[in-house]
Amino acid sequence: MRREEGGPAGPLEAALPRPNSAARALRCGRFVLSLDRPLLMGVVNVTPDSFSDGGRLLAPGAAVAHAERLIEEGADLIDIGGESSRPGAAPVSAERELARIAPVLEALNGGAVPLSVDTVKPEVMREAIRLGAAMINDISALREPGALAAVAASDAAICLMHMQGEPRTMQASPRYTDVVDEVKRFLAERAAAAIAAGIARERIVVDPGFGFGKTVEHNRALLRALGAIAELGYPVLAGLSRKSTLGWITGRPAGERMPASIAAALLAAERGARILRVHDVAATRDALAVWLWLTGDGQKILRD
Ligand code: HH2
Repeated sequence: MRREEGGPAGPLEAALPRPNSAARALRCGRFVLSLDRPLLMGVVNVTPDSFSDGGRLLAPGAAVAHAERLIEEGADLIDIGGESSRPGAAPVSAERELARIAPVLEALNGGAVPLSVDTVKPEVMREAIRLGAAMINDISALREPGALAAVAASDAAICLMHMQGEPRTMQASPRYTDVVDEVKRFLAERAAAAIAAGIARERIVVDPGFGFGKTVEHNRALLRALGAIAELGYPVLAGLSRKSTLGWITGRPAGERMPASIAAALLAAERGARILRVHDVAATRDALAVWLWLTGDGQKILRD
């Protein structure tokens, strides 16, 4: 068990940020991912109804081919989803969700890149981990009964995301007194709960959940203050790719939001995001390479 300097730490203490110790690596199943530069998480939605790519990858072969393409393009992780979380999306049973993602996991498991599964259901988490998932990406931050235990029993990483309400109704009337403070407190509490359940802090990622029970103005406040979320000491994941806030800003439909998505990804990286969840890996990779060249030591950092 990990001990803090100065004696044993309780779960709440263990969840507190460590001064000057931004996370440098993420433990993720059999992988240890360096966080020295922002990582690219490529999105593969095996759903009929995802907001920007629904229906395109419902056949397992198409989803696998798309994931392989994203890896070629430079994805550091692949996030596989079998249930859409867009506002108003209909819920899906665990059986159906698993039937969508299992063949994709089976085909991709054993590769060079960790596989993440985007799910809120403990039974899907357990089976996904059994099939090789190295990360669980939970938009409800392990609040379903049994979800904490499902991840704790594994060596998978966990992304804890903030959402106000639930996907069906979350955009009806999001309300906060201080969105940044409330999201930050929620993420600290969920990280403490995860640690108390036995999940090592080196396996934890936090995410403010852009667009999940948030207005354009809430998203703006969170992006501006992403550094405050990073102060929690966990790597921050930012998912802004193609989201409706970018549609509001640019007036463009989901399929035409790539330039805006790249700008948002770089602004998130600039403010401390360490994982960028994106649909367009190749284009974001190039933009990130320029940003890294400027902000780093002038060397090429991304692999060819
Ligand atoms: N956004 C979406 C889904 N999962 N997970 C995290 N951690 N952060 C996010 O911002 C996030 C997420 C929504 O995007 P997408 O997967 O493209 O659409 P859909 O939920 O309709 O499948």
